[in-house]
Amino acid sequence: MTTKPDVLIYAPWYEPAMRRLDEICTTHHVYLAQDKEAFIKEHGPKCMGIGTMHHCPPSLMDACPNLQIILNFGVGYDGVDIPAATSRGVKVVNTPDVLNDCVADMAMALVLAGRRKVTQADRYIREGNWRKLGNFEYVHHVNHSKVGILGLGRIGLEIANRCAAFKMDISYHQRNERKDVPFKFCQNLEEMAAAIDILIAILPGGENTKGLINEKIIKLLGPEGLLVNVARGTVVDNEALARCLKDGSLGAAALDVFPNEPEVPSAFLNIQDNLILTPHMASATHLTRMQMGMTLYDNLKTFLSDGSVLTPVN
Ligand code: NAP
Ligand code: 8YV
Repeated sequence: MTTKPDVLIYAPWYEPAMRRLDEICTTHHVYLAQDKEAFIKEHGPKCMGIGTMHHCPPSLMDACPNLQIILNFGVGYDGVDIPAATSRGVKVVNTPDVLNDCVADMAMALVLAGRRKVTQADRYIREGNWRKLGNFEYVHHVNHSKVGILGLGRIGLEIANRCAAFKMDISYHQRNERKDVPFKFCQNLEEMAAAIDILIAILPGGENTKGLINEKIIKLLGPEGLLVNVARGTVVDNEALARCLKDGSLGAAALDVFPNEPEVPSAFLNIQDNLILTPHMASATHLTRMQMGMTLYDNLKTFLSDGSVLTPVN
């Protein structure tokens, strides 16, 4: 009988998929332990893999001297120190593509809710205002509006295709122009922000993109503009955003991501009229979370059989 390899689960993911890992390895669940440090000290040395979501600091890698692979539940890997993994000869895999449609659906939900004030209108009825004050205020249209997509990658393209069905005028900004799309490339983010009604951020987090959507960009979107962030909280200057929402220099925002989740900047919690908040749920449907989990399973299975991986990051 061959013994199964050991894998440390640092942060859990979609349970039905995560449990499938037990078919091919023995999992050790750090997040369930009372004393996490002691648990890592006890089990880390025998583990050839770490499974995680969002975080994997170098200190955790050091606690696993036999580490060969990191399974990151998510396409974004800004929380995993990739140079630290690479320098230790550790492979990192993520979960691209299977979530494109769901994340794009959620971006559109936020565009629609943000422009048509769906959540505010729901509150209006529940607070008895329809009867008391009459009809809800007029809002901005979605169809035929001008949208700018910040990051026309795998998910950005799916968002653009959905925007096309809404007859929107579509531009995008990123470092490289794409030759395979019919959408307008804007080399300059400020110029794009000045020309659009809606900005949708869907690019990686990390140092390279930190604060890219700064006060100037936010103000260029203007009092009738909408900012949708389904990328990472760090991409936006959130203090400036809260100020601009409060003083009306930005029309509205809809945010799925925050810099220090599950904390949400307190300045946001009091803004109700023109801000929609969702708890990082763009990929959180049963089917997509199952497919993300099975992507990690398939990677580990392949790695154990021949040392290769299916969705490499490094
Ligand atoms: P992707 O295919 O790699 O696309 C990323 C795009 O961003 C690329 O087209 C890239 O183009 C652009 N980009 C990268 N760095 C940039 C920079 N400094 N300035 C401007 N553009 C830049 O990634 P994806 O699969 O679409 O995922 C994108 C991100 O979405 C993930 O990394 C993650 O952070 C986020 N996400 C969030 C959720 C959620 O639940 N809210 C779910 C999934 C993903 P260039 O290289 O040409 O710049
Ligand atoms: C999360 C995401 O991974 O894929 C990403 O980059 O942000 C999401 O799909 C997922 O929410 C798990 O937290």
